[in-house]
Amino acid sequence: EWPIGDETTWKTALDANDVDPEDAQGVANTVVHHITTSLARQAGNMDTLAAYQATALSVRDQLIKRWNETTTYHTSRAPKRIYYLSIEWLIGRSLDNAVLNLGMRNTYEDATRKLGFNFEDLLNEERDAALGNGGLGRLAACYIDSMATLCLPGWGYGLRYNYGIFKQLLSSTGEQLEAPDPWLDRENPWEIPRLDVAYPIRFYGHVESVPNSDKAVWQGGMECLAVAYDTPIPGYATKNCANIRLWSAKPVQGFDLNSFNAGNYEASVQASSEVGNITQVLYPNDNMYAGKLLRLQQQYLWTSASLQDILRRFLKLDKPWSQLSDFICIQMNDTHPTIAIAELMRILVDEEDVPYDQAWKITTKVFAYTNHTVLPEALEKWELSLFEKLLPRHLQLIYRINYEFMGQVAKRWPNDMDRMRRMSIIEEGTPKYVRMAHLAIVGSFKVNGVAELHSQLLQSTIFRDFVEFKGRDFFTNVTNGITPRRWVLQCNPELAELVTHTLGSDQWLTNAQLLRNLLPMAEDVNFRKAWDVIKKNNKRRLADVLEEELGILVNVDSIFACQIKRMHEYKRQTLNIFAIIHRYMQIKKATPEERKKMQPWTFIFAGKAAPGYYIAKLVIRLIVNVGKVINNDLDIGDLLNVCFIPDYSVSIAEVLIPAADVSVQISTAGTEASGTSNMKLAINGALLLGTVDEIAEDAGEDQCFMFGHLADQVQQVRFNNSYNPIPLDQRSPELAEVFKYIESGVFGDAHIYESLTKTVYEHDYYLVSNDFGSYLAAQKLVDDVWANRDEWTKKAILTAFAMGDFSSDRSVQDYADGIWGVESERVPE
Ligand code: OAK
Repeated sequence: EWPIGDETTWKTALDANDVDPEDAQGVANTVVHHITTSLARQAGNMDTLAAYQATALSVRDQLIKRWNETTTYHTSRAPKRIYYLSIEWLIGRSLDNAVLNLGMRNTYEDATRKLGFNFEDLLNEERDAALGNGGLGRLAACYIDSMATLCLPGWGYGLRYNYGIFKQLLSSTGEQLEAPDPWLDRENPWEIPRLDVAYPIRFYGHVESVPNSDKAVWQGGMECLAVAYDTPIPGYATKNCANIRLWSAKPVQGFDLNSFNAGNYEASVQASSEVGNITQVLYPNDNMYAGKLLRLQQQYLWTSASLQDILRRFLKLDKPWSQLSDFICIQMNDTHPTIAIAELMRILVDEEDVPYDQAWKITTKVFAYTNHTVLPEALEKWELSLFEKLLPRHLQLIYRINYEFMGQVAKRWPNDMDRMRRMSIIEEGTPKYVRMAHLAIVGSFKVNGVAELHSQLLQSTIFRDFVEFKGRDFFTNVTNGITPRRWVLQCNPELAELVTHTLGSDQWLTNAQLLRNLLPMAEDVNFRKAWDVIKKNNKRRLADVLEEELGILVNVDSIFACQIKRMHEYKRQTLNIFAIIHRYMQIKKATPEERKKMQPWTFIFAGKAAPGYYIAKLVIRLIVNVGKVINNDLDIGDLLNVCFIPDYSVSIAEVLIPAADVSVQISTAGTEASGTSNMKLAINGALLLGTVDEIAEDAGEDQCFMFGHLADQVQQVRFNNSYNPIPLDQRSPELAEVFKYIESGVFGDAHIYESLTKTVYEHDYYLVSNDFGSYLAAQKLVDDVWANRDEWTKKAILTAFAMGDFSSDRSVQDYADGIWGVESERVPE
């Protein structure tokens, strides 16, 4: 039975809104509709920004329709759902990706051309949604694309920061400056405000226990609201649409009426501004924990609102709490949402009258935790006093959780106080801390690392005690992946076209393993020619950008070597820039004859440093200043260029990655959990120059240039560097020479870089000096292969088409099968 009104009128109206995906006129109609209504503009009063906005609004209509259909279908099917909690979503732009996933790219290009616009220009009007720092946030974005494409009933939850990752500027002396990123100051066509979906969130206050029960009452303090904004994420070649629900903090009331009446207008709006702060800005740290109260407020607001939303949906099913884990799974993207474990306990025990033991059983079947780093400085541990002030009830529950847990440890290992101290959720000492990773492990049913080596290292180092306690099966690996839609189809359309044409279908876009069928093409001369033309086109496109934006003229026949990632000591941009200086010195020394035999390189860097990370900022400064000297040295011709592209972003990555010949992945062995820029670069045909990681295993070591100490040697070398130090000129004479050159002032006042070189002269924690020689040797091998361009292209082809395993579809399917227990629910056509 039709629920409301006249069925025919409804259905005719719904059909009238449908657009044939092939019909350019139909699409143009919808765009013009938005020009004249939503934007209140006319044909004579249009610019590219307005054209972008109208086009985006037209695409948004398509997305919302699919979003509605998906939601209705999934509600009717009531499957188990997966919720992906990530404090970062590094989405980038959406227009191109959306029209590609909808299968309407050509139609939109056609329609907008007929309306007098160039589609590429419209795409460039869009601002990046940069609600993330780097790997972790971009991974979430790839995963939601894969969830939609695999038709999994999944939603992402995050925070709607008013300001995303800062805009990076460079001063005239090469210093990083940070400017705000007000990405919402134009209207954001990709979000749907859900002002009716709002949940109360409490901070501070006090707790009163309820006699003879596990329950307590938490009251007082400060209350605010978390309001939902939805971002529909279309799958590729499916009607299914996933959702990212982002929360924005709002005051409960616009103003405090009491102080308003008392004539204190300022005070009446003060409370609201404090609340508004909570979702104001993304914390700009990558792989680094900062311990700020506001950050804990963000984490709690986000996880509490998400849980309330998830449980409201579950309660509509009218099932007992004991079945919660049959209907929902919550994946925690690192420890940032770990407070959710205590929050679910609080809701069950205090609000839903579930006894503590039962609540714990329910809770520990719902959560799974992904670890993204073994770096100790990234592990979250909250100062206990701060935690207690903000979330007093949660701390009580964590004490109880820890008490029960310690009891179990003591039972297994009686009198092993040292073990208890190591494993406790509370770190004793002055001050005391709450260790979020320990809470995440104790409260989850599964914990995973993000690459084979990383997962092994987790189990043998930071989580070793927990492996003994929980057993090996409790820990698992899910290797990261990237979406081939954005990272090939969208950013490298010519390569995508070559692949589709050669395979005879575009199925590789949803089944990346099919790329393997193209491995034999490495031996096909014509294919190699086509490949080289595409790479050259992409390099030209990048060279134009470098000339326009940086005024640097580069040689498009040189080796484009890209190191594009956050600036961090463990990633060792230092190793790269020191090797560049070494190369420059060699060129300067060489005779004209010798120079003729040298291969030309263009080194490209891009990446932001955390605003408070002094050494990382110094590395940027060195790169920029070395670049200035080298790029302006006419004597060396075009044998060497060094570019630092400011304000690295998803959009810039989309231009850089297809143009790369060499992918520089040179972190100290064992420190990079599971790089993902390497996957994007490899699938676009860049050869890997790096420390040993698992891509080498997959692409075959033959295709890569590997160097450096291995993960299991690092500890020993580190120990020697600190306790049995050999002077630098013996550890690495080449590096010592490079340092002398820097100290001679060629790249500006030498004092500036003292604190940087000091880290190497002294402890050299990241083994820069220990790996320097073998890094130079690896570059020499690159030179040799580049000299034989046929061999180079073969290797590039073999690298790219061996990348099938690194599709995020494979990763997400692994999660679905191995952890989440959710199945595909495809919306019928
Ligand atoms: C960020 C904040 C805290 C802890 C870890 C991170 C982070 O971004 N880690 C990175 O995660 C990526 C996705 O798994 C990996 O590709 C990177 O190797 C890892 O550093």
